[in-house]
Amino acid sequence: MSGLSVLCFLLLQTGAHSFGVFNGKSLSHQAITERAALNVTVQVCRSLAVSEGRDFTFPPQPFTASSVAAACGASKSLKSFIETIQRIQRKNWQTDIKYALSARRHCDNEELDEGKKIVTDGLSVVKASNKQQNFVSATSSLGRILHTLQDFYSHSNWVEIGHKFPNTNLIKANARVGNIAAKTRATCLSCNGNDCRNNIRSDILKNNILTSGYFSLNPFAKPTGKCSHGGVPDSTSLIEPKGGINKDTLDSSHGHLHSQAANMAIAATSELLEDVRSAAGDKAFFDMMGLSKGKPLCFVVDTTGSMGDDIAAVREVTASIIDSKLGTPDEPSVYVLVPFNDPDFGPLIRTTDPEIFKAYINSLRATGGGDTPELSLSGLQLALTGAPPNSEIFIFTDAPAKDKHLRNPVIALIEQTKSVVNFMITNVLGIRQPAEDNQQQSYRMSRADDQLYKDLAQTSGGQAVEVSKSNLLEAINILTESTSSSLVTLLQASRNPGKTENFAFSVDQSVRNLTIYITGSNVEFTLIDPSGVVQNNVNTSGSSIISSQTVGNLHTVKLLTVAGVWEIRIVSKNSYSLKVVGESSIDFLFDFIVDSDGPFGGFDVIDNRPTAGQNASLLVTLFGSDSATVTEVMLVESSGSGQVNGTVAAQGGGEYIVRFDRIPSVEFVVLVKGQNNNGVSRASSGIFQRQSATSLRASGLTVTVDELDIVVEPGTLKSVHFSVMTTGEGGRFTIQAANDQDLTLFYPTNLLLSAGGSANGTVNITAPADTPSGTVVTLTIEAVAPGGADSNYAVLHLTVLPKVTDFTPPVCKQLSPQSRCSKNCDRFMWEVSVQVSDGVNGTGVDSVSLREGSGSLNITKAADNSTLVTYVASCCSSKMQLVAVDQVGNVEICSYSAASWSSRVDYSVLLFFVFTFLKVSL
Ligand SMILES: *[C@@H]1O[C@H](CO)[C@@H](O)[C@H](O)[C@H]1NC(C)=O
Ligand SMILES: *[C@@H]1O[C@H](CO)[C@@H](O)[C@H](O)[C@H]1NC(C)=O
Ligand SMILES: *[C@@H]1O[C@H](CO)[C@@H](O)[C@H](O)[C@H]1NC(C)=O
Ligand SMILES: *[C@@H]1O[C@H](CO)[C@@H](O)[C@H](O)[C@H]1NC(C)=O
Ligand SMILES: *[C@@H]1O[C@H](CO)[C@@H](O)[C@H](O)[C@H]1NC(C)=O
Ligand SMILES: *[C@@H]1O[C@H](CO)[C@@H](O)[C@H](O)[C@H]1NC(C)=O
Ligand SMILES: *[C@@H]1O[C@H](CO)[C@@H](O)[C@H](O)[C@H]1NC(C)=O
Ligand SMILES: [Ca+2]
Ligand SMILES: [Ca+2]
Ligand SMILES: [Ca+2]
Repeated sequence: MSGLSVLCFLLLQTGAHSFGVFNGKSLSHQAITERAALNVTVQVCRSLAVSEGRDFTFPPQPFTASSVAAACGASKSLKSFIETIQRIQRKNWQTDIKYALSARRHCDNEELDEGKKIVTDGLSVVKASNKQQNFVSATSSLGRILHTLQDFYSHSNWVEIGHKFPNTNLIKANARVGNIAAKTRATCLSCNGNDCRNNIRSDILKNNILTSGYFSLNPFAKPTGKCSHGGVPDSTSLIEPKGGINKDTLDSSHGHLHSQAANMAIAATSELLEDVRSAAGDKAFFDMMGLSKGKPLCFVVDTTGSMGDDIAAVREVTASIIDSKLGTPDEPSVYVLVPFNDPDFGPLIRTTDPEIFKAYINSLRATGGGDTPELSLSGLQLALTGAPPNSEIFIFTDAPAKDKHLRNPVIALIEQTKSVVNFMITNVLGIRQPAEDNQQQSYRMSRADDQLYKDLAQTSGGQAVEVSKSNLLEAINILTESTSSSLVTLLQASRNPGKTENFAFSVDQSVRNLTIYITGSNVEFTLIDPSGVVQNNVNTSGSSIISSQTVGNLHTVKLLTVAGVWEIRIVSKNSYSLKVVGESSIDFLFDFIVDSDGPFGGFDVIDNRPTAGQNASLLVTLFGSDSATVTEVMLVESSGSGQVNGTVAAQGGGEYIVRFDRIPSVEFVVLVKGQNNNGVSRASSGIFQRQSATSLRASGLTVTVDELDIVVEPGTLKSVHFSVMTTGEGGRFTIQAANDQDLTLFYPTNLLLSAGGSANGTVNITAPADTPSGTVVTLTIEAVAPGGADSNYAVLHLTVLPKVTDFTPPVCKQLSPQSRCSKNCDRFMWEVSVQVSDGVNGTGVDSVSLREGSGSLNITKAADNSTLVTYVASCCSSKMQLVAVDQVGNVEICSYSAASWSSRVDYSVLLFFVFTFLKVSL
């Protein structure tokens, strides 16, 4: 991650520029990506609305994530929408931080064919991942290829040649980029001093020959006569022909064309996203962008012999959630189920169809499992990788984990996905159980057995609920009552061992359905409202308590929204956890970032644990209210009262960079406080607080893994290279690699590092030849320092993709002439029949769908494997588009419209006369 890198190539800059105003009106990769993503998303939402017969209102220009989410009817999903756009942007900008010297990734050095291959190969990964609903992988790949696509317009001479539209061939695997200058052909002249407006040779421009600037820190890396990239870090621009051609910013060598290049990059990005949309379908694109309504519903269920009652409870709660939420804005966006047993676990089932999900749940049977411990962590690991980020996962079991070795990979995945894990444990020692029909040996879980579950719940911000089997349904009903995706955490803390303590939290007026959960046995607590009144009873006059309930070790209190500072005093000698949640549009996203030491600043996002023993920076994104601002950010110890306060610097657009002098040496959470003055009455201060659910920790280790080469060909060995660095002492570092697909991994079990040094390793992995295309293998590589106290990890999403050999889209052939329409459109229908096929060597037609048009489509499979489509529509809807997609995602869009009766008549009448006349005259 050399700092030198940073700017070399950007249309567009790295982090520092996109958040500040450093660069005046220049457009960054982030801005280009966001504009195109919002543009296409709006089109998709409009199209979905039309097809569902709903009205659609375009948001005002310029679009924002929040106005687009609102127009799409998915305001509650704003968090995951912003997170998705950020993921795409970050994978894009990381190309500049991590892979700055790869010419092809930036379309430098005339490596345009190579750049195009990066785009089209990556596009195949995006499409295959989307087909399996692996949206995190899809959007990560998308971000990486968009960088290369956008750089084409800044670094090549496409704009100088005079093109007005993007180069469509860049996203077509079987097309040529264009006519690229031969290596020996001179392409540039020296600039006229600082004026580079006419430095590309006129024969190159006139003959439509493509070139791009050479970029190197070595001035002699440029062949004779070639153009340079230009700008400070590029030394090649100092030798003849001097100067450069990049259009990265308004101040670049070809800065006069910056806006044109950037706008063309926006159009090209829209075009690529349109292709992804067509291949995936509107609904999947909507889901890919994180816009789906409601929270995901994720169950991980022990299906061994002792679990009959628990499975019945899961079945019942699923049915009741589906029945009560279907068709509401809180309808679960996706249903995920992972069964686990012993010795088997999985497969993960993920569907958006509630009926399919119900059927799966109904098919679960309690059987097998052998000895008492079961593979609970294997199931959880699969759920953490298969569920969307920020999911709330419920795991049901009555047994200790047999696969305790997965503890650290599971923690790594919790930190990475920020998902919340709740354990529903029904067989803990001390809980009275009714007699059971238990095929397995009876054995009560000890308190020590479930400490592991408590630790994992605490790290994720979830709860370890212990109830009897007969009370399980009641407990899970309480916890799943809210399926709103706008759930926020106000406060969360845990104490082990328990102690008497007062906790304070600010409630703001935007909070609805304020709920306090306390888990722990023999816990006493007292609530004090903002006016200092002790609130103990439900339903007394002036009480703010709506309800108070205890099931097993779970205590739940529901409160009216009374804005101000509340206090809760907890008295207990046993360990306990406290969680205060509510629904609100105001929430935040955060990431640790590390400054790049390059000349232009910028920063990289840390994907795993931040470095211990140093200062640290956090990027905080606040959203959900235009009037809210962040005033304080602190890192609070999860199980103690220590905290580190940060210095907050606003960057505009809801973004803040927060600097900390140090990071706590134990687990901590991020607490954000702010002010929301919108519609605030005099009585309340407008102060709000939000907290991260996930607990985080710092590490003296760094684990990095190459993220570019993520394709696994089925049946072929894949070597993943990683490296481990330490800021501390040397010694033998333990390596543990794990994956969610139960594939065998080969890797060194330890690496020798010197103090402050690093070492490299390889994980070998082979996916079976029959692994479905688009399957994602989530690989976790963990390094543990000698002594075991410190560790860090890297998580890599590998996509299984057979070699793509089908590069041609399906073909539409019209079978019957289109029927005609007359002026009185509401009284007539028109019809067209089309045959869609994918050629003898094609992968076959995967789907045909309607894009425009409100008629009805009848699709049937013909004997020769082609697809027959009949479309019938009212003459008032006289246009339609068919989107035909093959198995690997090649897209063809076929347009048809009703012929107009009157004009055709006139034409044929005319022909008739002409013909008659000719005949006569002959
Ligand atoms: C917005 O997207 C549409 C297609 O979805 C495309 O036709 C249009 O050119 C895009 N606009 C811009 C400014 O890129
Ligand atoms: C949340 O609060 C709203 C009113 O603000 C209420 O209609 C809804 O029933 C509540 N939901 C739950 C799960 O309590
Ligand atoms: C951090 O800020 C809080 C107020 O938000 C204050 O009470 C506390 O003393 C501060 N801690 C330090 C170490 O400055
Ligand atoms: C991984 O595979 C490569 C190529 O076959 C081999 O050289 C290497 O030793 C393997 N590494 C491990 C850890 O198995
Ligand atoms: C690890 O590999 C990288 C290249 O991937 C190399 O630059 C570096 O020197 C290697 N480090 C060690 C300690 O072998
Ligand atoms: C199909 O593939 C075969 C073998 O590669 C080739 O000979 C043939 O020309 C191809 N047919 C078409 C229509 O492309
Ligand atoms: C669809 O077309 C097939 C074959 O042409 C026909 O048998 C079937 O009845 C049609 N279905 C509908 C719903 O129109
Ligand atoms: Ca069991
Ligand atoms: Ca077992
Ligand atoms: Ca094809």
